[in-house]
Amino acid sequence: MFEKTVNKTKAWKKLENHYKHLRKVEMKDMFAFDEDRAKKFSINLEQMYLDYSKNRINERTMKLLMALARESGLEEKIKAMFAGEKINVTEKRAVLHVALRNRSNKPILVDGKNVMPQVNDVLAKMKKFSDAVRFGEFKGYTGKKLTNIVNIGIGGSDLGPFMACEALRKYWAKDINCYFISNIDGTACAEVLNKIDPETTLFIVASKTFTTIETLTNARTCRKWLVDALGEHAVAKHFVALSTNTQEVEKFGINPENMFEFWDFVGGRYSMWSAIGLIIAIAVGFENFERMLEGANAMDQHFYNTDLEHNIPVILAMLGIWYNNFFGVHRYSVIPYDQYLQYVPMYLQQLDMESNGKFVAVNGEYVKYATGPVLFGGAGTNVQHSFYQLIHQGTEIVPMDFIIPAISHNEIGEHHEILVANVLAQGEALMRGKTVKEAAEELKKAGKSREEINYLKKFKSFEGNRPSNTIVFKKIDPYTLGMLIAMYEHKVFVQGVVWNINSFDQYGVELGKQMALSILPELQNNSSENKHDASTGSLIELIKRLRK
Ligand code: G6Q
Repeated sequence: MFEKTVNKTKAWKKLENHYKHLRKVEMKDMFAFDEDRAKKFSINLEQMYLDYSKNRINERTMKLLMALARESGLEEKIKAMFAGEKINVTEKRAVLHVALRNRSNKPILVDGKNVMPQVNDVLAKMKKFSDAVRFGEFKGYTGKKLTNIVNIGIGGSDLGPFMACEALRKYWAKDINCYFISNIDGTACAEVLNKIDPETTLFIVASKTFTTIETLTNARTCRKWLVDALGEHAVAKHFVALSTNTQEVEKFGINPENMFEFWDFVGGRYSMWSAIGLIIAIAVGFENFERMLEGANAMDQHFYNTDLEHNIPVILAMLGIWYNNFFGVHRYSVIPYDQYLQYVPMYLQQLDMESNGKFVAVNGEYVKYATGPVLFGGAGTNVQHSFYQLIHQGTEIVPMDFIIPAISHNEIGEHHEILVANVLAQGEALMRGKTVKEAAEELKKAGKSREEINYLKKFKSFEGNRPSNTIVFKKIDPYTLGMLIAMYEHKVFVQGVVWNINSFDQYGVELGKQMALSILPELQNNSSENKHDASTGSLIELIKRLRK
């Protein structure tokens, strides 16, 4: 275990000094002085290109950041994860989403047992079942083809499949529609059930523990809806479960034969590569699901085999640490310029913030430095018309990740060229900015009076020197989507290692859940005890009154 506090390492101290020197340096000057800068700070893996030259770095920055990664024991930790060691130390679990896409089948041992045969068995079962649904061999109770596929799950059992299904919408079978019910809000259920027909609907209940209140409540509502329409016997033809908990699945009333298993070594937010991806396989076909695994595997191989200096997830992670821990910038934004990727930022919010939003280090001590940043985003160009004002002229710096495919799935007129022009313009504008003098000149050219120029010139200026990464794919397909998501998974892992926190537990979501359980009987009038603070107590009373 890495015991030394990371902010006491040699590399950290050197980075602090280096920051003092670099914080005033303008990126546009570094570009002007070094014509090789773009080449130096960009990297390519298969059909993916990362340009990180628009960051506030020079060669020494990268050298020191990599030294910090090494001093943090990163190389050993990467090996430990891939070897199935129990790096999720608080829950004493291995962390093996990489085994789910281990296409070489090289054995990976957990407690001396190779996990690959069970991984492959479930993949084979998923193939058989998704083919049978797609080709109409596995039919509904009344003999009709199942064309409405509803995933009931939340958090890690929802966000990954939802994001991936949306990202790969162009690959959906023509006659299949996918729906997702996650929120406990009855509206989520009602709105989906209103659209579908029980005879043609397959419900996939996705829950690792099979005890999550939202998922089980939604699943019970859907089960009742189906049974009311088609009778109890129909359940076997319309419900399957994805879980690690056979007992609870059976208790719920789903035959374990209709259950697709996964294991403790698959974390919820890392589970779309497992049985949790069943809806993806049904929507886009198992071959495409496999292509997604292969893309992720290509990123895994790159991450495992490449030296830190040329390692994409490591570079991204260390740049994040540079801003988070040295510039004091505790936020970043991911903007896919691709409508199909619009839910990637939402997915990454969980991946990053649930993994690295931690204040205790693995040695049990409070950390003395910033850990996980706040992440937000949305699809470009939409977000240019909402929060980009702050990105360009706010008092906060927000490092950006721009994602753009060179080729769109919908090449209509000049749409895609306009889209590309926009993303490239944003990166350039953020980096270069516009000086007050330039703004004044522009106003002069526009024929403004001297008074107006003097008043407006600062409003119209941009300080620039704002960082961004640009990630270009030839096209977004199942393979490149797999690469993209695995890239962020490993980025988050690297940061967790450097911060010496456990990226794989999520105790932070427990307290609210516990309190909800104590408030529920009070709302339902089954308890008169009100032991809450004055605000919560009166809100309970208010809502009870309003509901009468
Ligand atoms: C993810 C978290 C969390 C989890 C949900 C659903 O890493 O653990 O988001 O996925 O709470 O849990 P179940 O799959 O057990 O229903």
